[in-house]
Amino acid sequence: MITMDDIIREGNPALRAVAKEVSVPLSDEDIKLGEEMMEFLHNSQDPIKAEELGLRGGVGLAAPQLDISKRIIAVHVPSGDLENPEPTLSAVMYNPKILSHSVQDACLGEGEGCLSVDREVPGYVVRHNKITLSYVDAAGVKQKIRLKNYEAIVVQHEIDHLNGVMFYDHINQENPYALKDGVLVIE
Ligand code: FHF
Ligand code: ZN
Repeated sequence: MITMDDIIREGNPALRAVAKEVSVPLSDEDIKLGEEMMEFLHNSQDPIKAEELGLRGGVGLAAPQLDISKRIIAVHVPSGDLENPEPTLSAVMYNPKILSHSVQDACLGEGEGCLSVDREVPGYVVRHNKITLSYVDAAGVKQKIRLKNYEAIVVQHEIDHLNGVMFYDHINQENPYALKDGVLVIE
């Protein structure tokens, strides 16, 4: 089982490396890793298990955060509304690739954090508002999807980890809350 002890923290050079693509068909090892990454996200979002295991709540995890330099991410975005649950994004993605993106940018109004960063970093993390993404799913099938808003932001945070990029690399150094015209702020 993956716990916080398995997650490497900023300062570790492995977080700045470019991860390697996985081979397809997927190996049993890579499939199992993906399952464990998804289990971590589920546990981290379960108040009882998160407390027991001392987990920070997470909506995404990338293999390099486990010191595994492979292009594997897991995302599990919970539904906000308990009465009218909308379909959520929940997937392990192998070799995810942004094929195209909107001209419009977006950021989370609350900024971002990271399981590999044990401090608050204030500021807007400006990203693409919409992305078209390809990836290989856990069954080894190639998928192509469009994402927008929060889900697109989470996936871009995870793909950044595959390229050695940290969320604060996208924050304006002079003024962390400066925004160009037209950037969507997601609350
Ligand atoms: C998180 N947690 O998941 C953050 C960190 C925007 O690479 O967002 O470092 F648990 C992956 C509902 C809403 C339930 C939010 C992408 C952030 C990715 C993990 N928690 C949440 C929740 C959360 C990082 N990460 C603050 C830990
Ligand atoms: Zn992160």
